[in-house]
Amino acid sequence: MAAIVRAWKLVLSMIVLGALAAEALPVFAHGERAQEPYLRTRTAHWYDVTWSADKLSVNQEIVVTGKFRLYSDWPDAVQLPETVFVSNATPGPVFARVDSYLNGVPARQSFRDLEVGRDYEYKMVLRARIPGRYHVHPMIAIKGSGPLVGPGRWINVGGTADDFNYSLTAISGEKIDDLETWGVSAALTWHSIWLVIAAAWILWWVRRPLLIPRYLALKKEREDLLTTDTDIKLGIVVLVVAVGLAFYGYNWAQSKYPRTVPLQAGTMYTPPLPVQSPVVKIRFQEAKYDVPGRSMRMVMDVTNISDKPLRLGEFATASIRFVNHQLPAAKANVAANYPAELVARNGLGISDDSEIKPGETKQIAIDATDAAWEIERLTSFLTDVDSKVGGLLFFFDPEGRRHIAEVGGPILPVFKKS
Ligand SMILES: [Cu+2]
Repeated sequence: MAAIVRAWKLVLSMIVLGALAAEALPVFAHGERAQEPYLRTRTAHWYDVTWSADKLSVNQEIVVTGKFRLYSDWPDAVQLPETVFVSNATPGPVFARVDSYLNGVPARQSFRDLEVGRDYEYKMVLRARIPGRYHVHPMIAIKGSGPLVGPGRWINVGGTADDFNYSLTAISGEKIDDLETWGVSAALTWHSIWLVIAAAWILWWVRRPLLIPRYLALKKEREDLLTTDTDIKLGIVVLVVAVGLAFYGYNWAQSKYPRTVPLQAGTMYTPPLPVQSPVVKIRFQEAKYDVPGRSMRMVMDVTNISDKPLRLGEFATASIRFVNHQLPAAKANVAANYPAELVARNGLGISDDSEIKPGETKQIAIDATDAAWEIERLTSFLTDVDSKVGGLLFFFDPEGRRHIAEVGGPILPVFKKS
């Protein structure tokens, strides 16, 4: 039995892999890097992402939490987030998703009408299934556009795959030993029965010369030669067996599983997280990407409309974080175990890092330099059909409170420092 199950799994995974390759989905394997910059810098901005562990063994669970902002200047080429499914990106089903939530609402189904310019919070619980080392990302899939992938962290899964067990108790009280194999033998048996009947029916016809003699018979208007009496008798038998078997199968399933829950097809709705009252007004001036220097420079006017002095602590885009090393609150905002490759080593260069006083407007030039632009393949601003960049700015007040603002606009590639 186990061998048949394995063979079926192999066939199914080959079909799925084939379909994926044919479709050339942008998120195959490490697809996060293959996505165009406008997609990665102006759709979902992921922040406060946490992974509860970086090492676990088969059957243990990891919790991924965080928030995302749906960027206001949403690209035209991407469908609006009208139907969204909260998911995780891993190389294949190496984890079983046990639970997922959007703003605390169970996310078994897709959500409708997410609002651009607003923030959402997610949580997912994944149970390790197959040992290995995997890049684990949060992800949202947008109907009509595809998946948008958040930052990834390497997770090591130890143990053996054979130990994986997903047991649970159904609402009816029935204990299911292992969800992975539960009901599989019944499904395979029924499939096999139908396959045998179908194959026999096809064989019955193709064992005889098929095309030329039948074509000639038709030409002579001798349709009566196409089928023999035995054909008709067998046809009736097959019809009776097929209808009878379908009826029997239905009754068998009804009596074996009297209480079933149909697949859930409706969508859910959750209002976005409450808006933080804005503390700054940002007026974008210009952005340049210095190709050889791997550096993005942006100039903006920042007006402090709050009653507390503010300092810029971080610029975050495409899951890369440029942190102001001079500001302790901004450094403290980066969790110690956050993936180091996603935090720019040189931090964020700020032309004038002094406090912006309440009511004051200051022109600030930021310099976000890191090899990550190249590694993450975010440098194709020149060849992009939509050469605009976007990101989040994190401002901090003297109490260390964080305030998030969006910034973005057209970006121009340059080949020397100007
Ligand atoms: Cu990855």
